[in-house]
Amino acid sequence: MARILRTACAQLGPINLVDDRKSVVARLIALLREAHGMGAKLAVFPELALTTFFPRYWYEDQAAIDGFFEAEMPGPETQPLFDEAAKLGIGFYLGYGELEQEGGTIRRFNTAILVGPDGKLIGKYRKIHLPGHVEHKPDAAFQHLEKRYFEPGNLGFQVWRAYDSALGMCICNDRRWVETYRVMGLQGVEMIALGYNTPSMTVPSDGVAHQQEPSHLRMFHHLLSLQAGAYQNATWVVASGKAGDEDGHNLIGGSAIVAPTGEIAARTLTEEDEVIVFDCDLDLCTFYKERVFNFARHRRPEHYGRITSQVGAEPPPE
Ligand code: ING
Repeated sequence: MARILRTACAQLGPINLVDDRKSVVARLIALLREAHGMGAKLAVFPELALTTFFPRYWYEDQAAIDGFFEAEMPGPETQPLFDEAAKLGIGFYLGYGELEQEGGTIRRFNTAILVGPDGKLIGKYRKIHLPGHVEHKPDAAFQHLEKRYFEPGNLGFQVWRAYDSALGMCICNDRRWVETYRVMGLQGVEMIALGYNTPSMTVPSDGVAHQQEPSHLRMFHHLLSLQAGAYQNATWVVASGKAGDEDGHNLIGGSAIVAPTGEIAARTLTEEDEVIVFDCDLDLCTFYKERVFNFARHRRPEHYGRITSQVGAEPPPE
């Protein structure tokens, strides 16, 4: 009997600074209902799905920054989403800003959770690859302050037994790094859920002059990263974006469900709230895991040492 997991991308259109959590959670519930109506068992929401993409703004005041974080999950404003999930029997991936209070210390992460069809938490992931910069760039058209507002994730890349599958998570920039997929591939992952907020304009970086790459490359690199990661690790990849113009700052759409073949099985057409679903045949992973990407038969870790022993590149001497 084929293991089919009907999965949904639940893409969000823009969330502006004026949009409160109540209105956003209402949109998330509407998307969850739509996904359920299309027969999905799992819906993937974007990264930082409860607020505007606030790392684009410079804030001095920590209280203003903390207004974009959740001190509890679920909390009073998000509990209705969990209740609806349990009522309908559909689970979800949700990205949000996590504020963790441990004793006297506060820690802040760019976080995602996986919730089962019973509305209960299955697992948590904290974003490891944080792009952008730390210092204020007053001359830049917008900031990208994830390195300032979040700590790097400390939970690693885990894979959970869920939905009759082996399910992993990552967040946004993680999808550009081969290590993300391979660490989960080495745990037998069959579906990776991820959310993203990807500005159309090139994000500023520390220490280099700001240059704008051709805009068509934004979507190309987004899809290339998903397709390569899926194929090279024989896994489904379900990626949902927050899209559209948030207070005049555009985020790309292109939410997509990518098969272990590397092919795009479904993708969104708009930069609005939009649901797409696909019947993901989890046994398609097995075909590739037993053949071309049979890691046990083909990999040669004795030659891969640089991948974990080095951080930056070390070019050959002149
Ligand atoms: N956003 C972007 C992303 O990785 C980015 C940042 C865009 C980095 C393009 C490099 C190139 O999709 C987040 N939130 O990581």
